[in-house]
Amino acid sequence: MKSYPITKSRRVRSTPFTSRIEKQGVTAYTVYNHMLLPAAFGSIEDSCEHLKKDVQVWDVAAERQVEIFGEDAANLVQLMTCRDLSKSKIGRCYYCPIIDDNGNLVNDPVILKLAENRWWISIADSDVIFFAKGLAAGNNFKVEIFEPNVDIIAIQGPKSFALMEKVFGKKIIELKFFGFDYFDFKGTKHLIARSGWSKQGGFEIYIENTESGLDLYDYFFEIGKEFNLKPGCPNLIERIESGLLSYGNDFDNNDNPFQCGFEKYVNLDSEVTFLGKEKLKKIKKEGIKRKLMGVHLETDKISLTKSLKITDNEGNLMGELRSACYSPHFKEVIGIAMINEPYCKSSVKGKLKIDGNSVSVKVCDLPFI
Ligand code: THG
Repeated sequence: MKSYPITKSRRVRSTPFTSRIEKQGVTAYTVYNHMLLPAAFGSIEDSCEHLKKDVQVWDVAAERQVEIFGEDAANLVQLMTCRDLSKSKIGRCYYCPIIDDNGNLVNDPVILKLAENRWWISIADSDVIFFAKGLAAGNNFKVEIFEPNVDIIAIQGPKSFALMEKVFGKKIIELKFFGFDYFDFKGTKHLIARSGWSKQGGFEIYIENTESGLDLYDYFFEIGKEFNLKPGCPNLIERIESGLLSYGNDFDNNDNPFQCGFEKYVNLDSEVTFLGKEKLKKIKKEGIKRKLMGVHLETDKISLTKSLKITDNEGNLMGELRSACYSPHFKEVIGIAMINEPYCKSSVKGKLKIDGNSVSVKVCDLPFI
């Protein structure tokens, strides 16, 4: 397939690591939060296998931070999410659906509590900053809202623990999942969390001091040979197999958290106030009519650029395929689909058309692995 380069500009922002990953062989980008997000370093099948075995460094600076600072910071953050943060702790990350007044999803960030009055919302691809500013203005909240100079690099894969221990010492291994703390690199402190958009284990380094961050990036590759360290990026295959959802692909502002399997992050019985709470109670009471499910496709090739309709064998609409890839593990195409009732059950069969050819579809539960 012929490919067409994206022109870089001030609007399609580079990251501090762009020149490095281009020397290291990045072969595709996507645009995320108006910023370049690497999408491939050659074969995504090979990268997936490497990620499951060794360790990779990812330029995920496009996971931008929205900082909420000031005396109403906690109120504003809580107003935006259906997850109860009243017992949240400083030094912890929380995966939090952001919900609008209709009970629909606006984003699915990781939220970091830096202090009672200081939070980072580490966003997926939608303009949360304007949503936050609108809510703050409408509620007369005393807060400052801005995008701080923070660029994340993720260290992902089973050997990330040994690599990180070598750079930061034994203490980094004691970080609990979704905990964060500050760690020293050559005299500069960096916020490091045990998190990342893969299920292979790892860390995310929130770089505020760009110069030290670039030095750290280069240092990883200086010492990383013994761990077979390679540059990488969020991997389509690994994330679908693991059931990590992607805002804008698997779900968007037309979907609610119950349809997306986020019920464990929806706290309707708590005292806290958040946008869309009454709507979500109503949706829960009435029950949902569609749900994100896994699908197996009887084919070995797919390149999805828009959603595809899935029908049952009589031609009735069953749902739509929203993400898909060839999985070397399953030796067929797997995907994530929004499936309508009464088809949201494992083993239900249907079909879809790819390039004019009919392909069998089988519904399954998420995650695949
Ligand atoms: N890290 C950081 N920011 C991000 C992402 C990230 N912003 C954009 C995007 N990714 C947000 N989406 C997700 C989706 C899933 C997870 C994190 C961010 C995730 N989920 C775990 C899981 O599903 O097992 C844990 C969730 C939990 O607490 O139960 O890690 O990757 N900084």
